[in-house]
Amino acid sequence: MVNNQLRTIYAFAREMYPRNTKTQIQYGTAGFRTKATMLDYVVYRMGLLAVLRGRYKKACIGVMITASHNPEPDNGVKLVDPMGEMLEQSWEEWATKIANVPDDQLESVVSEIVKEFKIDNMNERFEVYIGKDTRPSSPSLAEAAAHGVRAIGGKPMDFGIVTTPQLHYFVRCRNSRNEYGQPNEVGYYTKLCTAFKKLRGDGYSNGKYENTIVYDGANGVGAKKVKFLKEVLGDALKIEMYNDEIIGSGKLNHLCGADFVKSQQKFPTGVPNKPNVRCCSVDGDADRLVYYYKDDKDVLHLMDGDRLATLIASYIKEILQETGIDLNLGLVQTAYANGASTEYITKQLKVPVSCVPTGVKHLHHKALDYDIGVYFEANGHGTVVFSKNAKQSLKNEAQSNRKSAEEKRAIAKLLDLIDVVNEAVGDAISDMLLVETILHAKGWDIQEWEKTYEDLPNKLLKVVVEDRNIFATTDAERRLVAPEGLQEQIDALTSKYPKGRSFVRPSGTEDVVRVYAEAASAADVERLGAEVALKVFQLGGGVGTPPELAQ
Ligand code: G16
Repeated sequence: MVNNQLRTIYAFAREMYPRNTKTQIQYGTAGFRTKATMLDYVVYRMGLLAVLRGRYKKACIGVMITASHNPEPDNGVKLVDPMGEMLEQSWEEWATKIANVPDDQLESVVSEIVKEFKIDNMNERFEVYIGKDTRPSSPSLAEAAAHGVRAIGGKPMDFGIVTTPQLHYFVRCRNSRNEYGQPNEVGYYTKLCTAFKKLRGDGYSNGKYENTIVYDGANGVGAKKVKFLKEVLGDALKIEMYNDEIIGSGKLNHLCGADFVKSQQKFPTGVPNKPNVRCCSVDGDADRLVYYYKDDKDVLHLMDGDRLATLIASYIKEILQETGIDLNLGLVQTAYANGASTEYITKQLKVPVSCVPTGVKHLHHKALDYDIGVYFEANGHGTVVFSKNAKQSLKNEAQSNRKSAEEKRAIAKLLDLIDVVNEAVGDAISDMLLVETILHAKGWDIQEWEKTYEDLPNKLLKVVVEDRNIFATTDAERRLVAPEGLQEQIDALTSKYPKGRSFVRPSGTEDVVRVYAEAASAADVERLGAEVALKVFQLGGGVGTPPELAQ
């Protein structure tokens, strides 16, 4: 390279993407996220890091520009690793380091990374796939990423506006040399929809299942992309789309979308409020999905990520039994999982369940321990991963004489189901097709689905504090170790309520501390949530007006 590259890196940084701030920024739950106006130098540097990572892994790396569920003025950037998974955690520290050094130290950090990872192919031009969401700030940030990639001699490929999971999928396809699929949108829709239609067969409705779904696109990329999906699906699934005002409407995620419905437990605006109709919402970059309906009394019934996980795991378990193949199936959740769902999974489904910290990267990693790992966060972010062993056994047994015709039918079904799934990362579109496949197969409406178990009432709150970094957690975020004394106070409060449970953790995507509470009754959960939030405010340096205690 090398001197030429280093000079270009610095020249670009100084002239086009100077770091005119002293504010430190951290690679959080899903990359860097903050006000879009503060991100161009960070994104430029992520372009540099993507090429270094690509040279180290000898693979194509992804850069996604999105702030997902955050408000429209925010934006973010995250890197996608070769198999379409989130950036390996040990490199997050390098991302944070390179993002925070002064411009004139950029060259030395790049040299440090080259040395640390013994990168000796600095002249190789690996591709970096770049995608962006519909935020007005995204095109210029995508351009900053491309500049970073070019400055260090990489090859940027801009996919334009795509969902986050689509970009992850393309990276995985590219690095599998197209074995996983074609790295483009047509390839993505074709793979998912062909398998979906095959599983559905000719009978579009079945029992209580009707093939119409009301879809809230959160006024984001999830709306844009479903227009095309609808065409490919034809009559196999009728999608009635709402909230599809896309670029520049200022309505992205506003009073709608998966995060709004889940965290506010409210019906989204912009969607017709008809009783007992199966509805779903995606978030701003279409990696989360929740289902819901309103009953005759106008009460919202929410099927969140826990429900998706239990539905999917129970169905896969059923088919696995029909195949007669011995593969282990496991489920991964976080502390946000409703206690009733965990009890249902362990006691009724008898599927092993693990709890890990928030962040798809943690869930995905743990799910790889199983032949078939189902993982979902309660917020609707998740997918299923199938090990090489699982896929190979299914393919081998599909040809084997030992298997009966019935078993072979079940194997074929499971193989098709794998093709409906985007294994790279949680994907709202793929998850919706998966849920619709299962409901169709079972002949269920959304009410039947809901009957599987009863959620404990729960509440999510946010508290603004001076410095959320003083909050430290342990035990998969279920307990606080700092600020001192706060966990004991939370324990005392939860012990007052039957089935009371509460935990507190700093968000990795917003400048807030999150409070989760659940209890046996709705009134208790209101009180518990408010009491814990108030303690957080008092002992954790709350800012503004203290949270009010529920009556
Ligand atoms: C991101 C992550 C999720 C996480 C969520 C909230 O979602 O990918 O794993 O659950 O942020 O994280 P936190 O509570 O730390 O703010 P998304 O959909 O915004 O990319």
